[in-house]
Amino acid sequence: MLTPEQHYNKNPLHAYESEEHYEQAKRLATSLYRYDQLPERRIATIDAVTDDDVKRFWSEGYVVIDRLIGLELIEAAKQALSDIIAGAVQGPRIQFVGKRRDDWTAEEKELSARVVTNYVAYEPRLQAISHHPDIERLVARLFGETGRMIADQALLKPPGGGAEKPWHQDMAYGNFAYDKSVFGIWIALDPAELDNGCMHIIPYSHRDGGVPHYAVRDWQICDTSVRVERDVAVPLPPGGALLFSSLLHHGTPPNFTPKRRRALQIHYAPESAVKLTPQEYKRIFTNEMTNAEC
Ligand SMILES: O=C(O)CCC(=O)C(=O)O
Repeated sequence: MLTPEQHYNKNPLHAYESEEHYEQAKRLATSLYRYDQLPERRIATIDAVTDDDVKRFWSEGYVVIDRLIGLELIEAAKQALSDIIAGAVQGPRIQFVGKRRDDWTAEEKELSARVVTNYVAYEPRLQAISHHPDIERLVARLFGETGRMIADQALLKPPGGGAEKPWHQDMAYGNFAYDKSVFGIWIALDPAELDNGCMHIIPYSHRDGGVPHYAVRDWQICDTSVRVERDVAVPLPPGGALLFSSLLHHGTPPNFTPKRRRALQIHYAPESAVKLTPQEYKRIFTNEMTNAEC
């Protein structure tokens, strides 16, 4: 069995196409992210969420819960993702890091998976998290009305190959664009740390509303508009979660370490929310109005 460390050591460029891409990734990790500001408040468990936390969520755009789910659900989720990547469960979509190779071993294939989408419909072990009664209750409490799941992804920043996810707002992606605030719950399955690509957020940035996104390294906020000085890094233990407005500016630096960094990201909308029209979406999240270039 190839360990994450062995996989890491076999890939000196860490799945980057060239030395130049690798150096660029290193530059971005230091210039667009800071690592010395952490959340001021962390909630211990889902049962400990107070009414003040609910207010803080809407005011600051996020809250952090150190233990949203327990060990059993975490282990079941990791096994479910492995089974999906191995092909034992058909249906979800899988994106890989680098070029797909026919001679991949099962371990190499698993360690090269970057994103798994749409698993809840096929995997009861993952549905047990997205539709967990405690989580659904918390979602309804935050919205002040029943919520519904609108998207499910697993973001697997593999050892040494997990590229940056540039700063963005989730609502700038069409499937999250609703007329009311929607939010995501990002749940760590491995320790998400400062050096393996934990989440970074700009508190309060959701209050600015939608901002134009550009196709640069991804569909993203222009690098020169990122308020790096306000970046708060959000390390999490396995089972810990970041709940964040889908208008909050956030991103993750690359994972240059031999450690895995798997996470589930589940989005919810209020029951009464409707999708933005394509015209509204374009007006808010592209440079149609401003014509400003990036
Ligand atoms: O987990 C990551 O690396 C990035 C998650 C994220 O912000 C997203 O996919 O919208």
